[in-house]
Amino acid sequence: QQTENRLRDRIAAGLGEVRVRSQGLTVHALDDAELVRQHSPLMSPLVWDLAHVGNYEEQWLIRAAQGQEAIRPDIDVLYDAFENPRAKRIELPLLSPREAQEYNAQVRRRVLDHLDRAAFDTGAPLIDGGFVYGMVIQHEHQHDETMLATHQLRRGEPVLPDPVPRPRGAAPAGPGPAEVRIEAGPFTMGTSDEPWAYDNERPAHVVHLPAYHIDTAAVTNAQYLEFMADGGYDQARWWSRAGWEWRNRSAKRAPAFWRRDAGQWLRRRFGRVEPVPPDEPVQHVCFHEAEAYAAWAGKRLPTEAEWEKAARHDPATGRSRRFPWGDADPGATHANLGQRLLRPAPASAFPAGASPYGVRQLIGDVWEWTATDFTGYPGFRTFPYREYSEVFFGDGYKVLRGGSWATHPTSARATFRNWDLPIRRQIFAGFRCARDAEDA
Ligand code: AVJ
Ligand code: FE
Repeated sequence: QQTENRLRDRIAAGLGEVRVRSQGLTVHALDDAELVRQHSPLMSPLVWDLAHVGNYEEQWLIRAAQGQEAIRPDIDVLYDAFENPRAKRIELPLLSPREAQEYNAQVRRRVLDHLDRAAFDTGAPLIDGGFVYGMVIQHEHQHDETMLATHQLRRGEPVLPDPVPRPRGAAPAGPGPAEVRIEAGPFTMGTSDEPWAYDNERPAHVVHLPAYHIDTAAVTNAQYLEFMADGGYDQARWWSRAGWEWRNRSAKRAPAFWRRDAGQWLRRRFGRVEPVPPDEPVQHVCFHEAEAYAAWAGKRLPTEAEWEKAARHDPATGRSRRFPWGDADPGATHANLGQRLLRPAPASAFPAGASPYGVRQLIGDVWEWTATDFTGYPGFRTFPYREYSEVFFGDGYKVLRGGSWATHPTSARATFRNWDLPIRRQIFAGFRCARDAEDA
């Protein structure tokens, strides 16, 4: 009973918090004209994301979980991400910003009314441990991160507050070794008991890896600039065939949002132009660029399993942790998460968030490209719907790990899997390098 009440409180607080965040990125940040505009062909109009999260909440909480009558089944088709590619959403008869706000509020009132009476020990897998509520909260936070990517692509005066130049609790304790060795052996990858984990994180399974080395920090802007200065973009030998094709076709020669001015590299960040900070992890690079840098550095990208072993495996106990620092939920000294800043913290910050191997910032700051294609783990079972994960398996998506500064702690587990196409640069992604051990 007490556990049920605590879960109910956690859900209500999580729903409230994410809605404040969504509103801060939409109706409280921009006028109607900007909310309905398409800021990039890669992204939806922000007003689509806003009503989409409300419609998802109606479908999963009001209809599926609570068994209440539908409110607006007529708009399901508008907010179905598969029916409508992002570039086409602008042409739909979408709810206006005000209508979206009112619709979302109506859905939310009904959800909360019913939540008081909800039981979580019904044995229904959808409800067990509050799973579907956690799914809806995470979904909205994920769309908030997507909305931040839209804000970054938007041209015009800054609208998001960017008050803190550097995070508290993030003071580097010195850079430490550049890389660590992880001995050959098995570890447990994925999870079978994290209540709000998505289907693609399940089930827990043992993976054996040969010995390898992995960098303790993400590649910084300063390091990436050395690659550029050394002609990294102009030498086919560092690039895969697909990467070289991307480089030729796109004509890109620097991370997205960078510009050279009088010999200095500047970046545009949420409408502000500033010198590229040398000590931050590089972000807005695509998989191909990450792979080329790693080759130039004499290394390679880690596989997804290598990333997760470095993040979770405790060699002293043989157990996999929920987070690099242990099982406790992320705190302010562990990681740069949840849009506390609008940027990554300096590389090698957050010593309190290091993994048992001494690898830092695996969680937060930038999503990290891995060498692995997105697919299901052995024993994967779709739950609760194919369109979250399964339909993307085997379609050339690369796995990204760890979450960014924009990712909310609710979905920044060390088992969490993100994915995108190898050419994409709008997400808050960077990378770290790894290499085979000489004796592996
Ligand atoms: C996990 C970030 C790839 O945005 O396409 C949102 C998350 N799924 N609504 C995406 C998602 C359904 C998904 N990513
Ligand atoms: Fe969605």
